[in-house]
Order: sequence, then C-alpha cells, then structure tokens
Amino acid sequence: MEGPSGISARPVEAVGTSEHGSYVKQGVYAGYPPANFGATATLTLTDCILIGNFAGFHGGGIANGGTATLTNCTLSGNSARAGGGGIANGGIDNSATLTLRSTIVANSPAGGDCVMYVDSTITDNGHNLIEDATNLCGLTNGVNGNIVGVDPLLSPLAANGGPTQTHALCTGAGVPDASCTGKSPAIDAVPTAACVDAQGDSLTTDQRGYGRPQGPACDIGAYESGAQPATVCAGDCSGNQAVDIDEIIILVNIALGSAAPATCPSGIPPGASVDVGLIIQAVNNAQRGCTEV
Ligand SMILES: [Ca+2]
Ligand SMILES: [Ca+2]
Repeated sequence: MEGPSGISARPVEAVGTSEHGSYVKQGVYAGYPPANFGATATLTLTDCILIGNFAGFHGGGIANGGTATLTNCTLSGNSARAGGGGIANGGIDNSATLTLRSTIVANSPAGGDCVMYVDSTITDNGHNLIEDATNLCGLTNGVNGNIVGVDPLLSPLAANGGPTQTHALCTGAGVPDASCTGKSPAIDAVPTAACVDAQGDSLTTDQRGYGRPQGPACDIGAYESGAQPATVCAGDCSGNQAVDIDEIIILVNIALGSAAPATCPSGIPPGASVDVGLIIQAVNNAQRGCTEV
C-alpha cells in the first residue's frame, strides 16, 4: 500500500462529504495513484479527528488533490514517507486548495505536519495550531490567530464521552492525564465570533456532540474542554453511560480535595458539587445503570 490510509480527497471516497464528528484511523483508502484524482474532488470535515494514519507516499492524514475544507479538526500521529504526514496539499497531479479553520495538526512522526506542493493554495481562516514550525502550510505564528511551533498538549486517546474516542485537551499538569505537562494552548483560542462551520454558521457542538463554547471562547480542534453531555449521568466520568468502581474512587478523591473536578470531565452535573449526595447517586448509577442524573 503506497497511498494514504487516512483520507484521499478524490471522487470515489469523498465527493461532497461532510462528516461531523468522524473518527478516521487506518481508514479510507482505495489505491494510489487514483486515475480519476481530479480537481473537482471535495472533502469537508468538521469536528473530526484523523489519528495514526500512514501513507507510503504523500499525505498520511489527508492527501488533497482537490478542495479540502477542515474546520475544528484534530490531526495527530499521522505519517507519510514522502512528505505531508498530517496533510499533503497538492503534489499529486492536480491543483489543490486547502482551507483550514480552528484545526490542530500535530505529532506527525514522519513527513511533517502540513506540506504544500506546486499548484496548491491555502485559505487560512485562522485560529489553527500547527506544531511543526517547518512544515506548516504557509501559516505564520500570531497571524489570523494561528499558533505555530507549539505543542497542543493533547491527552492520549480515550473514551471521553460521545460515540468515538477523543483527544481531550490537557487542562493543567497531570490533568486529565498524567502525561499532561500544562494547559493546552488550544483552549479558548477561538473567539466566539470566529467559532463557525464551513458555511459560516455558529459551531455549537464538539466531536462528541457536546456544547460549544465552554468558558469564554471555543477551543481549537475537535474537542471542547469542559463540555458536558446534555444529560449528565452522575459519576460517569468517562461519559460511556456507565459508572464503575474507579469512577467512584475518583469522586471520593475529588470530595476529599485530593483530585481536581476536571479528573471527572463527564460525570459532574453542571453546578453540582462533589459531596456525599453525589457519590451516593453515582453508587446507585453503578448498581442500576444511569438512572440518577
Ligand atoms: Ca473553550
Ligand atoms: Ca464511565
């Protein structure tokens, strides 16, 4: 396999596709080089993550030979042997147009985060975070709210609620994961007026379907830190609609002051304090299923 294992923006896979909340891992691939790879191919992704894909040639996460529009996506851990680990814009045969808004591209083991080839253009709609200060698709740190050359501080893929795994944003050292070294620069980096989808309408949910914005502004990427499901199952810190003993222990530690509330991102109802009453609710939910919300 020499082509992208992520998404190849060509007609067969991706004409007019608009996937909200997609999760692409070792995903869509149907041969390379595609004979009909054309400049009419379009790919529109919103609130999506592309994780751990690999291309033997260009474009591990996305190989764009048409028109690709990414809004609040998170690309991490994607590789390409020839270049464009996260995204290859052009370099395939056709002219290519890439539009990035509020998107994270980071942690590309090979090929760089985002590489432009001949006959490719980028529309920078701002507030993107590209970790790679060399392969950055022409973005400039500090221009249009872009953040370049900075680690987004993603916590590992985990079940944080919603239908797929997500990369939560680190909110502080050790929170929500021991690997976190501080607060992610992606948090609250998108002013609410700029927090819109590809059609210019307000983007009101994250990858999990939880509400945006939280706090004073939207976060860059697919995950909105601090967002809660519309109905909170008390004690269900992971958001998988079940409460287990580890989650009870997390709540006890929060109640005792030895853990931060952020260690239970999905299991504390808005405005609720973690006290004996909430812990009893959580125990009931562990025994009976999520009935106490
Ligand atoms: Ca926010
Ligand atoms: Ca749970």
